[in-house]
Amino acid sequence: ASAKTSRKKTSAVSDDLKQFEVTTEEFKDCVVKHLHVTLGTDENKASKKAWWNATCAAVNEIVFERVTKTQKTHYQKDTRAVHYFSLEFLMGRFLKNNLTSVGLTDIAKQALEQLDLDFNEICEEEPDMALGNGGLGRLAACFVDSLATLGYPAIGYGIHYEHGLFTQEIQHGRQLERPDSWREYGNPWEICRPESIQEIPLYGYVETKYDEGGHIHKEWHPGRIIKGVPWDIPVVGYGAKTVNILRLWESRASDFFNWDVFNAGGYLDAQVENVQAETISKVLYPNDNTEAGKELRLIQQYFFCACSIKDIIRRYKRAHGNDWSKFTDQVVIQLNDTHPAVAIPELMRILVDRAEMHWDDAWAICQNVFAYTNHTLLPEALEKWSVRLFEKVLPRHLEIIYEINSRFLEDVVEPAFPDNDEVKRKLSIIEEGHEKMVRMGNLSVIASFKVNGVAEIHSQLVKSDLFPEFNQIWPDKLTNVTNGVTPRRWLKSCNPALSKLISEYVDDDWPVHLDKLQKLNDFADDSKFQKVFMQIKHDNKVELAKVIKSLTNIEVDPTALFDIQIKRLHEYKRQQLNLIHIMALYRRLLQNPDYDMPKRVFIFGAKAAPGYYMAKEIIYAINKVADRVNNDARIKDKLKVVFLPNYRVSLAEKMIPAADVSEQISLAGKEASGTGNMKLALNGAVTIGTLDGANIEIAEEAGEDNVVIFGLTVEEVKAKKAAGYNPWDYYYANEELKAVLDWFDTDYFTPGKPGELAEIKRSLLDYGDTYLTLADYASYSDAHKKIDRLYQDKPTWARMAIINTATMGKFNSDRSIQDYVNNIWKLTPCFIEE
Ligand code: GLG
Repeated sequence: ASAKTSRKKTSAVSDDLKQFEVTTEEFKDCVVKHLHVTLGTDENKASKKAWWNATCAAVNEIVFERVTKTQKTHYQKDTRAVHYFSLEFLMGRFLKNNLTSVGLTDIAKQALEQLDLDFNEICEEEPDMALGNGGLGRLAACFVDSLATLGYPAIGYGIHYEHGLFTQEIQHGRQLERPDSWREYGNPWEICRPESIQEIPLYGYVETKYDEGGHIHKEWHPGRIIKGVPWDIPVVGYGAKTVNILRLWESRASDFFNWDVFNAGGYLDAQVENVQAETISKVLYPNDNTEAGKELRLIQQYFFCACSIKDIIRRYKRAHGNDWSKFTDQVVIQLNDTHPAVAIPELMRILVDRAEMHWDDAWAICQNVFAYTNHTLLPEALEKWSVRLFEKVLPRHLEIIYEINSRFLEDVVEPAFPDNDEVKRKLSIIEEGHEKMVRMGNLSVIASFKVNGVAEIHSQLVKSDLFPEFNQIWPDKLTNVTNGVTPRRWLKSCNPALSKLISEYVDDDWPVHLDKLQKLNDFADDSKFQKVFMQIKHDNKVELAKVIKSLTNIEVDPTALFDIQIKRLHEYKRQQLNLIHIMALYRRLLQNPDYDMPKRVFIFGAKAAPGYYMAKEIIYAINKVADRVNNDARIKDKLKVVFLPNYRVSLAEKMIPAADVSEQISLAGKEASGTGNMKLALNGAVTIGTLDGANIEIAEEAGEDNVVIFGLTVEEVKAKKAAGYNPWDYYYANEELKAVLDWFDTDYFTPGKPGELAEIKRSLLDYGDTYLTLADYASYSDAHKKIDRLYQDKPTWARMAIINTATMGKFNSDRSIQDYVNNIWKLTPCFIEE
């Protein structure tokens, strides 16, 4: 039995899902066949994991065939492609998504049912592929989904980490980190490609040689060679016409290098080298929006960039030989943040040292190949590498960076800002100081033909605050592409009931034409539709309540308002603001048992970087407050607080469909875009948020009446800081705020341990309240009162929820990708043959 079947021919973009005509019987036979021949077991003794593997294998009969067809077609048509370079791809699980893409979800469900298996239980067997921290990595995952769905030739390049983002456990309220072993026993979605292994040099020294003509030639004598082994993960576009790949590199010791040591009797030394080589792709750095400056991290960056550039050139040469004239027609490389910026000097090195191209010609190629996306303005996240470290690891690249820099300062900055040393100092790739540093942001802007921010306001700030002089020099270089999320994962597959309703009222091609959701606006006031819509929300809340019970043993009432804040734990995202407000509500309820508010459940999901002390303190405080509030009979279950451990993509898929309120409360100017905000609103949650990142565009789309905005604006934040912000003013001026902050000094939430939570109070008062939490408190509290009023008026709330879903079409990653294609990448969709 085989799941492969014939399909109809239409366009490159997938608009009908009936191509794979597989019957339930055929699919079932195919799963059983794989249980026997691929897993080597049988129906009587197979574990759930084995059934999951067999089901994946059945889906792969379609997927792998489409990979081959896609690659063959792209090769034959010699297509221009985008190469998305990213240190992170936060893919999550594949089974449901790939079934959605091939249109076999119902068939698979029935087939497993007939085998006495529960579809959802089998899907739960899949570990998340968590090769990313948060928004940046998940954006990359949504983008490769959209690229495949829209039929664009594209490849994602990254690292095949052995351990993804750590697993979070909560013990006595505190975060513990455990290694994530997502592929310990293999992964059915990946294929190793030993035929495309690359060798990567590191360390060593540079020799300057002169040829007969007296020309200088540089030769890098590396101190080590590392092997890069590619693993391909199919990225199945919706409709499975195009199946692109994600190519992730695993590091290994190079055989070639180790033989010398081995033959000289250094067996143990050779083993040590193996371990060092394999360390490169061992583990993902668990920092979101911070930079640590560690040698291994620079090596990770160079390792995957060098492998990927070689891979691109190998593919190009297969079609064009040594003729470089078509290179920029065929290749565009998108740098996902500055993490892969070392690809710039690497391409220069290959063109100048290896292909022996003139510097100017090589530079012209680079400047037409690279484009760079900036994801943050936070100074602690802007990458800088010490010149000393750079020289040790990549001596030739440092020379090239100096050359790029001196030409840039002379040819570009001097004419634009004559004799202006201050501007030169600021725009130089090298930061002078007691320790000289390489600024990867400046390098990326200088080498790229386009630089984009990720939401309107963020891109404005990139121009006005981060790179104003670059913007003066190149007024067309800096631009915006507002982020988006894939509606296939973040609506169709995570919220099947709502999806079905939308298909009934709109059309069933909404997953590829998300603007069609607008049609739901017509039913926003229709009481019958409101009832069905809110019933689905309720059912999703019942499901989430079960998850909460099983993970935390906390009972929550699904009729209560579910208020959700899910994102990395960071002070700029202000989970502490949410917490302080929860404590204030608790206090109000204690002071006045009749305090008028709907029953509320506050739900958090967040990982803290293991080295981020304050973030971990905030997690601890949330859990301690939760313990006290949830077990206080006096407030009669009117308030519950839940911290769900190990927040990740697969948990987000269960939380988002169940949210009534979406917390998007970063200090204005700090959250570049946010993408969770889009997913929650798309699933009918009402945003309580600041005018930051994409919240602003969400409010524009949904309308001011359908979001609850509070807090200082970017301009007001700047003014307040300029005037000298003093958090104590807010502390003394607001009786409730003072009382809540003083609570941290007591042992009310940490019995017998007074002051255990006091660091939080200190950070908000003594350490200056960097993110103006206290300044926004009163406005936030008022916004919640407004939410309470609105929620108690059922038709009003239903209307708001519906309008949110109806108006989120813009935040579809297909639209983002189309913006990139039109303004930056200039790709054409490619029809894949049968
Ligand atoms: C970021 C930002 C987010 C943004 C995401 C994707 O913090 O605001 O939505 O990238 O662009 N540095 C990040 O993780």
